Amino acid sequence: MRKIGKNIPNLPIHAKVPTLITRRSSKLFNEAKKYMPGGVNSPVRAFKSVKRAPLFISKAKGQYLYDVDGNKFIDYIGSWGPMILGHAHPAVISAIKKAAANGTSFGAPIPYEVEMVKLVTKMMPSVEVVRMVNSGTEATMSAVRVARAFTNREKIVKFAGCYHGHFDSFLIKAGSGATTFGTPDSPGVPKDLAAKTLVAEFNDTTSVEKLFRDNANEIAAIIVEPVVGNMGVVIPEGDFLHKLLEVAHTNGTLLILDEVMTGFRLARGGAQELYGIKPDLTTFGKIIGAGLPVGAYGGREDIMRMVSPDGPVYQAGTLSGNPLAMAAGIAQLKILDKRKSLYKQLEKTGKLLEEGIAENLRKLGLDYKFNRVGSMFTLFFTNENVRDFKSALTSDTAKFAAYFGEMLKRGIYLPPSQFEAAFISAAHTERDIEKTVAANYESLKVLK
Ligand code: HOZ
Repeated sequence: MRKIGKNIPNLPIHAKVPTLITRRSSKLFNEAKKYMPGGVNSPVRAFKSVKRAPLFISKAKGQYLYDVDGNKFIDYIGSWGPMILGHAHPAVISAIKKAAANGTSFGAPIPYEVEMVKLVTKMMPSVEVVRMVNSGTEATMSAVRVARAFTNREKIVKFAGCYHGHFDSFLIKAGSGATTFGTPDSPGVPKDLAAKTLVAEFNDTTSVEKLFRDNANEIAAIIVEPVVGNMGVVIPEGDFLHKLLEVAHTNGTLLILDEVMTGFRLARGGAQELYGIKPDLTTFGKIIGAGLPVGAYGGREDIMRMVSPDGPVYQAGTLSGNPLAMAAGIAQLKILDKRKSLYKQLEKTGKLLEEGIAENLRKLGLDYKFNRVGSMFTLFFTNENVRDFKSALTSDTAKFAAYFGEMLKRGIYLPPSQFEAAFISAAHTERDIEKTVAANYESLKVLK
């Protein structure tokens, strides 16, 4: 693969920056705002922090998104992670069609569920027993309930800037949309419950050890995103994750890896395979449903047998194990399981992008930080190394907002927040990366 970046100013594709026509999107957004908070069903997608109206998407195929005004974009959100094979992958679409023809929900056991859990436990060996749910939030809140019951303790440790969905216990120094909108501690969370969530600093084991000293025999679980995606991408340093496991087990505490973003994305066996770590429980979402609403939690058999009806911990759901979601997820996971070259390809594409952007920054004399693990990345608008929440917050979010707009004009659709990860899919080509690197150069140049 050739190196990108050397001749970028001469690339013809950005000689003229087209004006983005968004008339239809704007009309829809004005209507939407009358009926939905912020006009959306999930805050970050309102584009508020990048100071413009969101685009309404009409279709997606492979690495491309098309909006209702006919604009085409190279997509680096990928529905916030699940579209690892690209949008509307033929195997996934045909599996959904086949399942739908037989009915969309039964609220009863189906063969697909058995196939799904066998695949998950095979690809991620720390997961011996698994329960399917409908979202990542459901997965993390249920995993914490099980951990509390198993240890007979109530407190949990999370990390500043990590986001584990919108359950009350996690909206304390939460990343993602909570940080994007300046509400890392949400009103509406009961104080008594918030007091049970202890907050440590990512990549800082001493902050974890201190919490354990101050709360001896009270901590049920440590929950962590092994590679953080929700303050932008933040990478675990050295033996940080192993140290967490050691501290947890020394204190009779469980380690929950939140692999909602990283599971089946950073490696066939997720971040736990990449970093060689065996957690007690793992939570999933996103990829496991190939874009349909799915989550799951699972882990050690002795812990998971606490879940009803094997055990006393109650958790249920009419749509859990839904046939369409199972069929889609199975189709995608089967490809991830079999296509050995896929993760190498994603790494190669990610590296190409990283090198191109590094070259741009060098040429423009900028010292912004680019964090990447495999197919997840973030360009932080700060000169500080981003290794925790504090350093992530040094980013110039106004500059990021302007950069986002410049990239959008040039046909590149990035997450509309400094505090979100961007995702590469197997459908992204070398040419897409060339265009992205060229757009990055031009956008950064305009902002200088
Ligand atoms: N904050 C979510 C991702 N970390 C955004 C989800 C969405 O808006 O769809």
